Amino acid sequence: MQPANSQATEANYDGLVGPTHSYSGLSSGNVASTSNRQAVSNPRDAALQGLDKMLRLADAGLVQGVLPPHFRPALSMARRLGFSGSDARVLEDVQAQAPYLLGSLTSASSMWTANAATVTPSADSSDGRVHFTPANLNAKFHRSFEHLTSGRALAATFRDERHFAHHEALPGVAEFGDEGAANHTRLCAEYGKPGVHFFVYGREGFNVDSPRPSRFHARQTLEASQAVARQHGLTAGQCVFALQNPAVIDAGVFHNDVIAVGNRQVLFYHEQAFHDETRCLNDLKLAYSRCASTGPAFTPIRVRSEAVSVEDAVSSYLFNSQLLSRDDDSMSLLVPVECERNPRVHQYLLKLVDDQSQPIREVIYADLTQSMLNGGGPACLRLRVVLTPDELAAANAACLIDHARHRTLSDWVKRHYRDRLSARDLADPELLKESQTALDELTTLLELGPIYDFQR
Ligand code: SUG
Repeated sequence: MQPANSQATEANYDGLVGPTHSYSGLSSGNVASTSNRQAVSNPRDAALQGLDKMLRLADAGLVQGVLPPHFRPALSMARRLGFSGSDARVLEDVQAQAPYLLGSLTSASSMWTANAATVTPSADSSDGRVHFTPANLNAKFHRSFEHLTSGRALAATFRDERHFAHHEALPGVAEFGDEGAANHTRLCAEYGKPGVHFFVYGREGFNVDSPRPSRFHARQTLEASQAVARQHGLTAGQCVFALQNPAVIDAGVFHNDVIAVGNRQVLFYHEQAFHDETRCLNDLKLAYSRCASTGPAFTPIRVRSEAVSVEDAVSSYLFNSQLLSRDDDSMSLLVPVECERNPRVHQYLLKLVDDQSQPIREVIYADLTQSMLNGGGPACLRLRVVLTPDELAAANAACLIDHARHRTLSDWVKRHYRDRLSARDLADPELLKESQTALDELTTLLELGPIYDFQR
């Protein structure tokens, strides 16, 4: 599916859903998460749905990788919070003394790898390496301790220091709230050529008088995005920073990837996504024309509220889609099945593929219901990493999906995962043992080495 004229490819690294996938209502501002609190989950289906999406993209000729789940319950965090004794004892005491912590300590939220890190391809970084910064995710307690394991998993997947640079997460304070690639889009004429880095933030961390939503907390700050750009050696001319529309954050758009998605020259977005749409689009156009003097022109696809309301965008996750390049330079849009079930969104998509002024020719529907019920669509589940052939050859091959690895991982899921998990089960010491055994085996399957605390 990659354009023949480009050497570099865009690999998608999806998060494998962990054995403790559950609905604990942990993310205020995320409509699905709060509405499905206490629903019974099916970790096995969740993981298999994710693996099937991965195989579909691998079958379509894309480079598809997988990143491991984190070990949960997070006993090291429980111990840091003062619980002690054997693992079973820690769990028992958490349940007895601080049951409000259980959902957070058990959450499988690392599956949404769009939040794992921000990535800069070697074509853009100052030292010609691919740069990774794990996101501190400090807006939500249950996600605030993901960055350590995410950093280890990324370092075990992209090991070779000649090609890959790994940074520490930003300081875990509100001023530097960082949610990773969910608020970062790279636009370019070709993957291997220089690109524009489009960072969307929800508030300024240090200027408390700047606009911000009134109902929900804006997770990403301008200062965090600027710091990541600096770490990766990006210059001002390569970056556009834009404020998200505070009103849409209040309507449930907790990350920019719930209302916009970009790929190469295309930015597919809702007209209400940005605080100052005209300025944002002008800045992008200018920056794009500077970096891509040849090749396709910048192509914004603006979706009007009359066609799809913000409410429909949030409930269907139309924009939390994967915009994928095909060999003939056209694009496919992989959306969740919820888009087909919403008549207005479905109608819009039927018209979109007929519109010859833009390159999206095909819509692919994927069933990711288990993840969607926690507010995680197709785009949330993947981290995009642009890689040259040499970089791809240097990446951990055991983390790439083909039919054989899909089969191995699906079998692994079927052997270790439960098909039903309710709030009551989260403190079950057997679940802890099952997860530990499963993940220990997984690090061997994916040749990751000891990335979990219990292995160190
Ligand atoms: O951070 N949901 C995640 C969903 C992340 C989606 N990612 C992107 N948009 N890129 C979140 O809000 C819910 C967990 C729970 O309630 O059990 C949760 O963490």
